[in-house]
Amino acid sequence: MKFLDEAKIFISSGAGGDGSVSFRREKFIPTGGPDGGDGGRGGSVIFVAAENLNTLIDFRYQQHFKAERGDHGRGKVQSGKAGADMIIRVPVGTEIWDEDKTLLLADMKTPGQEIRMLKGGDGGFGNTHYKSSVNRAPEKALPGWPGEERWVWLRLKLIADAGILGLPNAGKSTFLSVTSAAKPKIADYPFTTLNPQLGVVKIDENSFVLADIPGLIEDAHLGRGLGVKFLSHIERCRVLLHVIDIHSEDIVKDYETIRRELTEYGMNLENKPEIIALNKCDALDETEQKKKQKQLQKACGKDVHLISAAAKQGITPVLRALWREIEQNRLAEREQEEVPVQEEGN
Ligand SMILES: Nc1nc2c(ncn2[C@@H]2O[C@H](COP(=O)(O)OP(=O)(O)OP(=O)(O)O)[C@@H](O)[C@H]2O)c(=O)[nH]1
Ligand SMILES: [Mg+2]
Repeated sequence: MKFLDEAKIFISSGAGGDGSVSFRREKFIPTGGPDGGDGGRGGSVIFVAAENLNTLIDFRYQQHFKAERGDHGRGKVQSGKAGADMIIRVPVGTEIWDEDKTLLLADMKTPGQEIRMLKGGDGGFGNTHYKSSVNRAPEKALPGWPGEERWVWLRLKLIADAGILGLPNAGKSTFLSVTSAAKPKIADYPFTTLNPQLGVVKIDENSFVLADIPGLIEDAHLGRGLGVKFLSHIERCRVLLHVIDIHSEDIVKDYETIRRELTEYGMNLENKPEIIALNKCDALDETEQKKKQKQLQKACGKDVHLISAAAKQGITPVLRALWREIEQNRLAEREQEEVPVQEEGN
């Protein structure tokens, strides 16, 4: 499933430092020549495509990116220090558009790719440059050149890393709503979600894309309910989050119903890593929760998380578990992509 992440940011390169007007002042040399140094160059704004970033979520928190200005020149022909560049790391695949979104300025396709988007201003000349046979004591120096500034749009096509599965009304959309900025429709009846929804989830220092799809029911693969057509949206997910309502009459049956639909669907969905969560724990006492947890763990042979999406309880461990799978899957994928080096003579 494709989804566009966007962020508008303001970037500015540094101005150059001013050139200096200065004269040598030494004992026994009352009228020394000019010795004003040049201003330092301003820092540039440089975009770098970074492999370990996945979303533009950090740009919602920081929108202004300024490179440093160059230092001014000083006496004794000392040039000003150059301003530091502003390096902006963006996920691989990010497109950089102008403010009106009409002109593509850069396409950050390959890991490590660098683009100098704004150049820093040059430093101004100090008065040493203006010495001549007719003017031995020039009072002239140039100011530094200004930097550049502009707004740009960052755009990134996202693909869901994790998909939420479960029977209708299990609380899938509620989970998406409390873990991301997405605002899916939530209601106390089945088939509230009619179309897949995506959100960007931030956990610790990482972020990933989570997809919420309409609930599945028994025989969905035969077209019952909304059917399995939405499963195609999670074929490329790296991990599944299986949400089950703890108040259901038979949680094991609920779990198995969804597992069966996954297997029937094919496309290897049933072999994807799965994180399992019993939801709506807020309305149940702890002994009951533990009992249900044990029961389901025994049936599925995996860890089961106890959560309340609505009350935001137990959410962080689930997100961390999802992230661990996503990260592992990415690493494995990268290793596969690495082309083996052919040894000479083979
Ligand atoms: N008590 C309680 N209610 C919850 C919790 N999470 C969700 N609900 C309620 O359960 C109902 C269904 O929630 P949704 O998030 O719409 O469920 P869904 O799985 O997305 O449903 P479909 O889109 O129909 O498949 C809503 O009334 C929610 O308020 C929870 O942790 N505790
Ligand atoms: Mg829903």
